[in-house]
Amino acid sequence: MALLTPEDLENINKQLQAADSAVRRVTGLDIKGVCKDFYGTTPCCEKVGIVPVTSGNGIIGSFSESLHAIAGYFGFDSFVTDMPDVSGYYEAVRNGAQIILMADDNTFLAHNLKNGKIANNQPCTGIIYAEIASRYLKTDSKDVLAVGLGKVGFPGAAHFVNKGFRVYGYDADRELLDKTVSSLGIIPFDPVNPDNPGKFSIIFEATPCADTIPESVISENCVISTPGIPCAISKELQRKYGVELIMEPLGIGTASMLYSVL
Ligand code: NAD
Ligand code: 2YH
Repeated sequence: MALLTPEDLENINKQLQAADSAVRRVTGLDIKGVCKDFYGTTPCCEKVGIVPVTSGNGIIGSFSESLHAIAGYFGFDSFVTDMPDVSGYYEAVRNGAQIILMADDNTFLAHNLKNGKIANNQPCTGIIYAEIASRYLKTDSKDVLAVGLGKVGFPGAAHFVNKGFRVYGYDADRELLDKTVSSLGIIPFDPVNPDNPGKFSIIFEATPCADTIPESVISENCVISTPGIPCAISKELQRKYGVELIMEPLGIGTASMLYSVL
């Protein structure tokens, strides 16, 4: 399980603004607009309590503060508890939190205590990155390349399938790829050694590896929607092909979680 680092979260507000501009260029809406439209929800006055969690690898410097900044960016009133763990949870509820945000090494959740809705970061991230790419204004293509079909990638690929896209999928784990091919009905496609070479105008990537998208599959002005850290494509290729890159380490997925539990 890849953990975020404080370096990933540096200048989170700037990263969010850049991501918002990219999402606007791709979809015509900002991140908030896509979430609102997709989930059919709007925040009103929900207070968000952010609880630091010490278990496993412990507290990630700036994780809770980044969530506080992200919640504020999307118009939510939020606070970080002084205490971590169970004491922090108690503190959050006692101080009027309606939505709890907290993460250990495996699970990052949002729980709305009023309506009972609960969200997990991985599917919420996969789905919103797929939703953004599926709205790409500059293409009519219904073909998508999905690379990485794990806990973020599988729900993303499934989302494209549910929206009627033809999904070409790849995962380095052969067994997982075979299982996903049969459960989702996607077409297996190894971007590095393809049986039939092809270029894509929509690419979705969710792996913990760099440079997973080779030049041969990139079409001019394609959108690459990638929650995967580090980046799936080099800066050179990004520039050479005028790629619209949707990539941000925490905020888009968190917005998706928050809007999904309203
Ligand atoms: P996971 O381990 O469940 O899935 C990753 C998948 O990528 C695995 O199935 C693995 O076999 C596959 N893979 C690895 N190298 C590959 C390669 N070179 N080519 C093709 N497939 C490859 O992990 P996950 O929880 O799905 O997370 C995926 C990535 O997304 C991680 O980098 C994680 O940190 C990141 N993430 C980002 C956000 C965000 O908000 N940006 C949120 C959640 C997770
Ligand atoms: O980054 C993570 C894990 N990869 C799970 C999230 C799923 N994408 N967890 C964050 C841990 C935060 C820490 N416990 C804290 O500071 O509270």
